[in-house]
Amino acid sequence: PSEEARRTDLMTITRFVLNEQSKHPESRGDFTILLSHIVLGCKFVCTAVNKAGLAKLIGLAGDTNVQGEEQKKLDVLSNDVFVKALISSGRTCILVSEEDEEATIVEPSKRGKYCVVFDPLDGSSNIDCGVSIGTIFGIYLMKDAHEPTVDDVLLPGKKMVAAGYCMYGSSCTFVLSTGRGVNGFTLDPSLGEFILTHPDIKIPKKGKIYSVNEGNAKNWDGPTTKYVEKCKFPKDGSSPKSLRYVGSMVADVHRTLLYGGIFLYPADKKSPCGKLRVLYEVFPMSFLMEQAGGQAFTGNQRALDLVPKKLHERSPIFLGSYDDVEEIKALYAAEE
Ligand code: AHM
Ligand code: MG
Repeated sequence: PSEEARRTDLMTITRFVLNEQSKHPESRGDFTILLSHIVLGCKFVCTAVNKAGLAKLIGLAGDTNVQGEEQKKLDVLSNDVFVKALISSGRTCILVSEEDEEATIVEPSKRGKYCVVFDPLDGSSNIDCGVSIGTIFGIYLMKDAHEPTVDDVLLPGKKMVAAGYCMYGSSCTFVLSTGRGVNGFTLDPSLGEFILTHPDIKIPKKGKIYSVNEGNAKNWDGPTTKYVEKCKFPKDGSSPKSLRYVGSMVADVHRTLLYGGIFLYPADKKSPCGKLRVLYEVFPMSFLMEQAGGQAFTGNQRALDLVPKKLHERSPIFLGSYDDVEEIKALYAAEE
């Protein structure tokens, strides 16, 4: 569409998803309703993050403010908002949050068919210094009406019906896939609406950036060590890659999606399963990468094929541009 059309014919996220769903005659709008509750949660967190410094919301869990009210830490507050928004959508049956040890089984009168796994506010080490943080989510569909159990979410990532994240950065960006490509929306604060700004995102086939916590290098395994060495000292005459590492998965993955390259959180001697959680960090980001034409690999298989055994299970992850992930796959294959 022309510049003029884009400016006057606003494609909000709700309109976009309604359009997509209308292609499915069996659709009754349940997904659109669920998504609008997730979006509401993100808008709330965005506002809270933006005024965190002012409102002294930060780092005050268990503390009291001048009115003598208890103040909640931003991640605890975000979790409460998402859990309530998701339950009140009437479209969920089971919720898994990074903040809660146990899954939340929604009470029968409020149940719907979707299972939502999420990290309400990821990037905890960046909260107190105002660096980008985000919310990550993945959605499964319960096929038939039965009493929900954790088995309904202990499924491989390829079974997700949708995944996305919201980044609270210099702008607030919502990235979504419902299994037909990836689209990005930016919050227009004056409208309070997410507007389609990045239609049909495709990750570059190869990138010039690698993203990893190199401080863990002494504990890495052979393939990871070799790969990062290759990024810095390429032997094929190509230029070295640049290193970018925010330490917020949403920001590091968002940059990787738009600019290309690779994001790694490998296993190391201290964390043999890596750090990132399968259900609500590894799977949603891997789903988005594949939908954008990239790849996601665990060090021994396609990430979306992994079958988690526990709610908060971790896995090493290498994701990003197709060709860059091919290289790390080759190094692991050579190891065997
Ligand atoms: P968190 O869930 O405690 O916020 O940890 C997850 C974050 C990710 O956003 C990021 O990719 C990673 O931890 C960074 O870890 P490290 O500080 O070890 O590099
Ligand atoms: Mg997290």
